[in-house]
Amino acid sequence: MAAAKSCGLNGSSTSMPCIMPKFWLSRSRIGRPFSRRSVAWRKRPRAWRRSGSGDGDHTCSVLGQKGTGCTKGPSPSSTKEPGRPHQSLDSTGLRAGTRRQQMGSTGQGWGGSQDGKTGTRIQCVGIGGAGSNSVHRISEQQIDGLECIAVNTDCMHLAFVDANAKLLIGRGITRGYGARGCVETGRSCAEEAVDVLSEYIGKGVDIVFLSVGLGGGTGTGAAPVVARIARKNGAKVLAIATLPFSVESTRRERAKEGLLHLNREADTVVVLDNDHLLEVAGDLPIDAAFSLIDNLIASVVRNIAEATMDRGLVPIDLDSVTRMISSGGYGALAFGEGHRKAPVSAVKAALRSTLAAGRWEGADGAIVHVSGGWDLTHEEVHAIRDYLMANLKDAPNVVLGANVDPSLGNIIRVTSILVGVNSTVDVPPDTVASQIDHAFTTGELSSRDPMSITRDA
Ligand SMILES: Nc1nc2c(ncn2[C@@H]2O[C@H](COP(=O)(O)OP(=O)(O)OP(=O)(O)O)[C@@H](O)[C@H]2O)c(=O)[nH]1
Ligand SMILES: [Mg+2]
Repeated sequence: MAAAKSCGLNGSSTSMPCIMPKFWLSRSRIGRPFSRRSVAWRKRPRAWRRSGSGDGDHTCSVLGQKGTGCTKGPSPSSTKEPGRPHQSLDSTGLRAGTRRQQMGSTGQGWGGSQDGKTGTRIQCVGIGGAGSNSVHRISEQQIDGLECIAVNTDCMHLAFVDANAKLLIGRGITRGYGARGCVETGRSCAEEAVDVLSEYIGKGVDIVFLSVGLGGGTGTGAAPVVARIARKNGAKVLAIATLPFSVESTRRERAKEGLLHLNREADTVVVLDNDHLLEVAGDLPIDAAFSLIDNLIASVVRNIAEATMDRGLVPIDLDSVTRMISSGGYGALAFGEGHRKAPVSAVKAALRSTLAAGRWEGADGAIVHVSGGWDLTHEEVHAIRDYLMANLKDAPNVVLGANVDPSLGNIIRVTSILVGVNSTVDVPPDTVASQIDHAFTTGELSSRDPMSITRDA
C-alpha cells in the first residue's frame, strides 16, 4: 500500500525518500490527509484525538516538511492545538506566538535551517503524542533557526501537528495507529526507522531538545533510541520528560523505568511531573493543564535557543550550554516572575516554583534566562546571577542570558534549566530497570545499551 516518492526540501535539490500510503498521493487529498470532517475523525473519541493511541506492527514514513510537495502540517490558524481546541493561557504569561515559521535552506543535512549569524543549529524533537504536542506549540512560536521535528507511530495525530518535519515510524508494525501503550512496540518502531531518524535528527546539530511524555508506548520506547541516534550524530541531547499522573498508575511505573533508559541515552534529562501540575492547575480542565506544561517547555526552549543563537541583550555562550548539558544526570526546570524593583524575587519565585521545588538545592549548574521590559538593566540581570551563585552548590556553573520583551513592562521573568540536581522521582527498587541500573553501578553489566534489555511491556 505504500508508494515511494522523492521530496525536494525547501525547494532545494536535496531529496529524501518519502513513503506514503497511496491515497495521500491522490491529487485531491494532498495537503489534507485527514480532514476533521472525515468519518474516521468523527468516530474517534475526544481523548483518543488528543494525543492518540494505537497498537499493532515496523517502517518509517516521512510525512512531509513545510515547503515541500509532500503532505503539509495544518496552519496554526486552522488548528491551534493538535487534536484539541486552543486554550487561552494569559494568566501564565506563556502563550504561544502565532507567526509562521520559515525554514532557511542552507544545504545543511536534510535541508534544516541554521542561525545565519552564529551558525548554531538547534533542533526540538517531540516523540509520541505528548512530545509532538509540545513541538506543535514550539513550532507555532516561529523561532528562526530552530528546527521542529515530530516523531510518532500515530499517523492521525501527526497529521494535525505543525512541524518542519514529521516522521511516522513503524507503519508496518502499528499500521499508523500508535503503539497503544506497548513500550516494546514503540522501541521496535524506532529501531526499524534508525536510518531515517539518523538522517533527520542530530546531524550537524549542536543541541537537540527532546520532548517526550513518558508512560505511553511510543514516547517511552522510542525516546531512548532517538536520543542515542542524536548523540551518535554528534549533538548534545537535553531531554524534557513528563511523568504521568499518579492516577495513571501502570503508566507511571512504566514511565519511571523508561526514565532510567532515557537517562542513559540522553546527556541530561529534565523531569516534569504531572502530579506537580495538579498542584498549580488542579482546577483546570486536563487539556488546559497539559497546555500549561507544553507552554512552559516551549518557553524554556525558545528562550535558551534564542539566547544561544546570539539574540538578545546578553547572549548565552553555546560552548557553555553544551558543556553544561553534557555534564549529565537529571535536571529541573524553574520558572518565576517578579517586579523589577526587586529582581531577586523573580529568581526566588522560580526556585520555589512547584516544578523545581525541593530539587534545586544540590544543582551544580544553571542555564538562566532573564526577560524584562525595555529598561531592563545589566544590574538587575546580574543581581539574579549573584543570587544563584550564592544559593546553589559551592562554585556552581551559572550561564546567563537575557533579552528584552516590551510586553513585560515592569515584570522580570526568569526561566532556568538547573543541571546536576540531586533528587528525581523514586524508582521502586523491584523494577527490572532499577535492577539493571544496580548491575551497572556494581559493574555486573558493562554495556550501557538499554536496547539489549528485554522485558514485558
Ligand atoms: N504535557 C503533556 N502530557 C501529555 C499530553 N498528552 C498526554 N500526556 C501525558 O503523556 C503520557 C504519554 O502519553 P502519549 O504521549 O499520548 O503516549 P505515546 O508516547 O503517544 O504512546 P502511545 O500512544 O501508546 O503510542 C500520558 O500518560 C499523559 O500523562 C500532552 O498533550 N501534554
Ligand atoms: Mg500516542
